[in-house]
Formats: sequence, C-alpha cells, structure tokens
Amino acid sequence: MTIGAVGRPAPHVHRPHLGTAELASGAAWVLAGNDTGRMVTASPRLYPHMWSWDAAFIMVGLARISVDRAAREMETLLGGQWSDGMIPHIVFSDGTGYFPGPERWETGRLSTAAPGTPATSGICQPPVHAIALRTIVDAGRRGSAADNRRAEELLATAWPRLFAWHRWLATHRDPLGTGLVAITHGWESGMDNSPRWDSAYSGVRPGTDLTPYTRKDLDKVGDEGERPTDAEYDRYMWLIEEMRRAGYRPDEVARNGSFLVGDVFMTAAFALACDVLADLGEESDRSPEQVATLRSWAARSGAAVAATRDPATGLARDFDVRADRWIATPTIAGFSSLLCGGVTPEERASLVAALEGPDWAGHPHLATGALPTVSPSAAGFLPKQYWRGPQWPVISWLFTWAMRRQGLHDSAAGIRAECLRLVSDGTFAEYYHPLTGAPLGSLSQSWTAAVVLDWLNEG
Ligand code: 2M8
Repeated sequence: MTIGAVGRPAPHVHRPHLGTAELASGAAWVLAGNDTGRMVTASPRLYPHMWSWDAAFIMVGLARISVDRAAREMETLLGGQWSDGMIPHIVFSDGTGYFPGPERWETGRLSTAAPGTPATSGICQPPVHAIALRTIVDAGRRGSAADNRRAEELLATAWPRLFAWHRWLATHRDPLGTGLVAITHGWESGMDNSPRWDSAYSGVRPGTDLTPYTRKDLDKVGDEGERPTDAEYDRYMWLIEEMRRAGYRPDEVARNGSFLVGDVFMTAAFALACDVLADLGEESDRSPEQVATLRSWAARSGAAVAATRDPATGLARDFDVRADRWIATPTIAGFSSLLCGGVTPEERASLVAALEGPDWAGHPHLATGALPTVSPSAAGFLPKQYWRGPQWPVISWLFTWAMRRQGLHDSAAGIRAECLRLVSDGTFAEYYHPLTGAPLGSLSQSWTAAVVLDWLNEG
C-alpha cells in the first residue's frame, strides 16, 4: 500500500455518540425542520431549495415516517419536470441566500421546455428517483390500506414521468452511442469538484464577458477549504453562461458546450434505476414495450460502465469526450459496477475486495470504514475538501442499497455499520473528515438524516 497525502494516523477525537433511538429522532427532527410544507430543502442555510437527487434520498427517509409526505415530495419534484422529460437539478423554493438562484438561470424565459413555475435550474443530476419510488411503494405495501392506496396512486402518476426522464437521458446524453451517459456540467454528476473533472475543466475557459457574480456559499461554510475554489466557480458559471446562450437546448449544449464527459457513476445510477423502474412497471402492468425498453437501457448502460474498466486497476473510468481521453483518477466512481452489475462474478469480487481493502474503506488511518470519495492513498486526496476525499453517508447508502440487490449482503452490512458509527455524533453533516470523523460542510443536511433514518429502520 502506498501512503499519499495521508501520512499520519487519525488524531483521537472525542465526539458524542448517540444511541439508536436518539439518532433516529434526531434524523426525523432534521427532516421536519427543513420541511417548508412544499419541499424538504437540502439543508437549512446553505441549500434552501430542492435538489433533484437529494430529493430522491430524502423521499427514502420520509417513507419511513409518512408515505403521504414522501409521495408529496415526489410530486413537488415532478412539478418542476421540463416538457421534454428532464428533471432539473434544482426546483427553487421562495428561499433566498443561494447562488446561482433563479435569476441567474432564467430557464423560464430562455428555454421553451422549462416550466414558468416553479423556477428551476437548467441542468440535471444522477437519476436515482426510481429508487425513491420503489421505497415509497414498498412502504405503502407494508403500511395501512390508506398508505397502500396513496403509494399505488403515486406509482400510477410518477411511473410515466420517470420513464420520460429516462428517455430524455437515453436520447440526449448518449453522444458516443454506447450507453455511457454524458454530463455537460460537473454539477450534473452531483460530485461537483471531484478530481474526476479536473482535466475536463482545464478545457473550460471562462470568457471575459462572464457576468460578474458573488458567491454565497462561503458565508455559510466558515472554512473555505471545505468548498470549491473561486477558479472552479468561474468555470461552473461559464458553463451556465454557455447554456443560457444555447437556450438550454440539450442537443446544442451537448454539441457545442465546453464540457462533455461520459460519467460512469451517472451511467451506473441510470442502469440501476432503469431496472428498478422496469420492476415497478412489471408489477403494475405498464406497457410491456416500455418495460422492455428500460431493460435494454439498463443492460446497455451496465455494459458501457463495464467497458470503461481500467486494465491496470479494474476500476471504471470516465471518458472526456471533448479531449477524447480516459480519466483514471481513483475516486469512488471507479466502483460504479457495484451499483449496476454488468461485470463477471470474479470482477465483482475483486472490486469488493478493493473497496474494503487498505487503499479504500480499510485504509488504516480512517476513523471509520465509511466510503471515502477519493482513495486515501491517492496523491489528490484532500480529507476536508468537499468531493475530493471526505466521506458522504449518502454515497455509502447508495452503494449498500445496490450491493444488496446483487446479494452482497455482508459487505453492505459492514459499510452500513461503519457509517452509522460515523454519524452517531448526531450532526447529520453534509460530509465527514475521513481521518478524524469530524463533521464538515453544512450540518443538518437532509439527505444525511434521510439515509440514516432508513438504515436505522431496516427490518
Ligand atoms: C452540492 O452542489 C451544489 C450545486 O448543485 C452546490 O454546491 O451549490 C453537491 O454536493 C450536490 O451533489 C448536492 O446535490 C447539492 C445539494 O446538497 O450540493
């Protein structure tokens, strides 16, 4: 094992350790506190709106409290869906204090597909929503007659909307024609400043006519070392500027935008979600053709992830379409095949061994074995910087959920136990310092509370 940026063992830090009942009530309290009635915002101060993939994980937690409240969250999200099928990455509340807000995106004015209300952003995020629908339907079937009815009603209305969303991705985000889903902005990956995107962002050159802006995130996160840099923000804003000029037309953005990367994690989430949506479709007598289409997208995208495998490490790699080159940075996305399958049993076993091994969750200096976002052995590992190393409980949850579907119960149980140890301080942080277990970013982050609640309520 090589030791990169991590050259020292974790300092011993004393943190509170809540019991199961206290942790569960704390998680429910966070979700209630962030609930505006119309949506559970991603966090109280830093993110006062609804984010697409946060909302999906939040629904998973809400389904443990109230099927109706979880169903309403899905309805709010789908209320922001564009007429072409895209689910935007933000559905804005009336809250202020977040940049870029609706006045920077102006999707209602510039795009023919965006709704006038609610105001939304003009990009998307990983398509994990079918997983949320699955968990709401399951909670309904376990619950009262009223819960069951509510969940089945939601299934009937949401299923075609999610099918349209998946069709949008299959149609507009497959530039190579292989099933590898591409993103047009690093924010679409959900892993905003992951080192996965560094080389692709080096090709994004903000124009001198970039409209000036003021960041608002640094007012809320005291230590700016936990957030992306100003240079990164300039590029984020420039890509939005390009999209505005293209009227957010998806094919034009994919053809001409400065950033286009085949994202293995997004692709794996898509493949998994297609299968989940197909299962739900079969159970509810949806069109057999649409179910078959979902299965074929799942198989194609699962195979596309497997085909990116780095022969040297066995990890999946993103592909920079603009620069025509592989991106082999060792991040958690390298394990994407564990989300969607499509690899041989031997390849899967070696991925699990690597994930649990000394370069990842089994690194001897980690405070807990929750999944780090970058290998602690890698030179680019930055333990407190956002998507460049910290542990995000929601990512561990997604892996455990998907790994169980593939029969990897022991590994999933191990990750769950380590994550619960990490979050037992009750802060429900956005992300955690892998070497000390210290909470970082926003506290009372909804998706952290939601996945903890789900884990704690597992039968
Ligand atoms: C973070 O992203 C937003 C931009 O979308 C931001 O930093 O302003 C990411 O962690 C993203 O994955 C997440 O959905 C969002 C809200 O929690 O915050």
